[in-house]
Amino acid sequence: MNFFDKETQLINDYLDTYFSQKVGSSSLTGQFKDPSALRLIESMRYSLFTGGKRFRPALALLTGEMLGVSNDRILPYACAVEMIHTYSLIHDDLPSMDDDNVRRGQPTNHMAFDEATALLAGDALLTEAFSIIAEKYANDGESGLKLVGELSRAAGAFGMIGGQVMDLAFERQQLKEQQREPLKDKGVSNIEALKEMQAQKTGELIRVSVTGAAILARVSEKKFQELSEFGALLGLSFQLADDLQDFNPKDPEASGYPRWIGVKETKALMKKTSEGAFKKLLPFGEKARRLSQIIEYNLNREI
Ligand code: GRG
Repeated sequence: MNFFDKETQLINDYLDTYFSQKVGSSSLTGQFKDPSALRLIESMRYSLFTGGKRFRPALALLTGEMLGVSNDRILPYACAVEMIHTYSLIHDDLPSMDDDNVRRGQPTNHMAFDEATALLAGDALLTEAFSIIAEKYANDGESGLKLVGELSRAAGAFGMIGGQVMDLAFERQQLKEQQREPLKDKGVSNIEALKEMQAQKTGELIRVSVTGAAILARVSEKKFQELSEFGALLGLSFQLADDLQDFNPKDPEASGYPRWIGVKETKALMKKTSEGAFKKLLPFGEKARRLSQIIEYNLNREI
């Protein structure tokens, strides 16, 4: 049994129903008489339902649980975050980016469909994410607008996309430098820039999985700040766990923290970051039990 089983089920059911209802009602307009329109939906569903861990939406649900907000209220936002995450993976795999043929043990979206469809499926998931928020929080005071602001900042040029751009630039730089000397022998002077890149590329979407739930719980500004810092620490620990799991010292193209600062140092940073995250949850007492387990989940993933 997986730690997120219950949340995963809720998220899968919600996304499945959402798409079925949309396609069902759109068919009334005749759009889905054209098989190419259905192919786009198939492509979106393909990546949404091929084995993602649902870490971000589950995190939003667990934060909501801690703050006393029902799953029903959090689910549309949680699924919007998962749609944006899914779009980012589809685009990240494209030939113009990482050019990957396999993700989660299955053909990547552009291999299963074609490049244009994959590009458009990513675009459509990004757009649909904001549509779902606008629709489901329309009668929820300022919450909808605040969620759009929070999520769009995190996913945009000053968040995830900005991080991706920095990453592409680093990769090119690293390739150039490798031709002269290995990066690790140079002491990696720009580690702060690498940290910033990762915080934006991976960390921001994880951070706003927490703060979106905080917006829906209408917490005080002070509590929001604390939760935002918790989300950022969790984002870093997620990245460190991912890097440690993926690291292969024999791969000359390997990147990530173990390559930049070493395996031992990455493990030490992971421990320090997790301790920082646990501390941020102390004021929430017993209510934070499952969120604390998510920190442990990351720590265990690393082993
Ligand atoms: C293309 C705009 C654009 C952005 C891409 C996040 C990202 C930016 C690319 C993903 C590259 C990558 C593998 C980063 C490492 C951390 C990470 C985000 C891993 C994937 O997230 P998981 O493990 O994925 O939650 P699953 O498969 O479980 O959904």
